[in-house]
Amino acid sequence: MSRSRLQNAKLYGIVDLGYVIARDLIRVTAEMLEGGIDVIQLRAKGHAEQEVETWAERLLPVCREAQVPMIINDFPEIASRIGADGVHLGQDDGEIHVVREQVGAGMLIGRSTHSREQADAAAADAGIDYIGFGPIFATPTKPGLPAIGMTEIAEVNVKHPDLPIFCIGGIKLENLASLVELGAKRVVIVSGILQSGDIAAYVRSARALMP
Ligand code: 3NM
Repeated sequence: MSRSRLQNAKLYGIVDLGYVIARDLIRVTAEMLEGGIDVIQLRAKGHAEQEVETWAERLLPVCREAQVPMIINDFPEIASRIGADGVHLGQDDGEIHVVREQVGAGMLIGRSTHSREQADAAAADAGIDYIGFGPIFATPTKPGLPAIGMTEIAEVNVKHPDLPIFCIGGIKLENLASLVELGAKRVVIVSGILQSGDIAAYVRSARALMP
């Protein structure tokens, strides 16, 4: 189920504890789902594993109800234990085949990539289900990474037509249409969604810009 949903996914949302306080997690997730988000990731940098697991357990039934895949950032063990749909890993989070063995064949595995070379390497790894590609623009949500810019978006999408590639970093409603025009097929939006006054409406508007 989650693999075919991922294939059709255009707009990937992250419930990021850097923007959302814990007691608002369910409400914010429900609003993103109401707006038509295609994938939800739980991201809680710097929080203890037990805490993240508790939040993940609460979010999972909400996402399941909407039939939207739920992905855990950084913690394959949590994803396995609670039966989440996927795990998202950074460049430094180990080899994919090791994680694949740990989580099993059914679990989605995503990997952040920050250059064309990293995207190529990820595409060559049969264990990877999708990649993030960014930051397209520099972003305070993930400080310290240089922007890739927009010029390589079309190229990586054309080169790897079967790999779901989610552009990420500094993407907002205001620049989404031009990214789509330049070849972006799928995007992740974090702060744009989480800082908007009407989360469901923001997601709905963004989703409508993704053909
Ligand atoms: N990963 P916003 S950029 C979590 O390039 C994350 O791998 C990135 O947040 C990467 O939409 C990023 O607020 C932050 O810019 C995206």
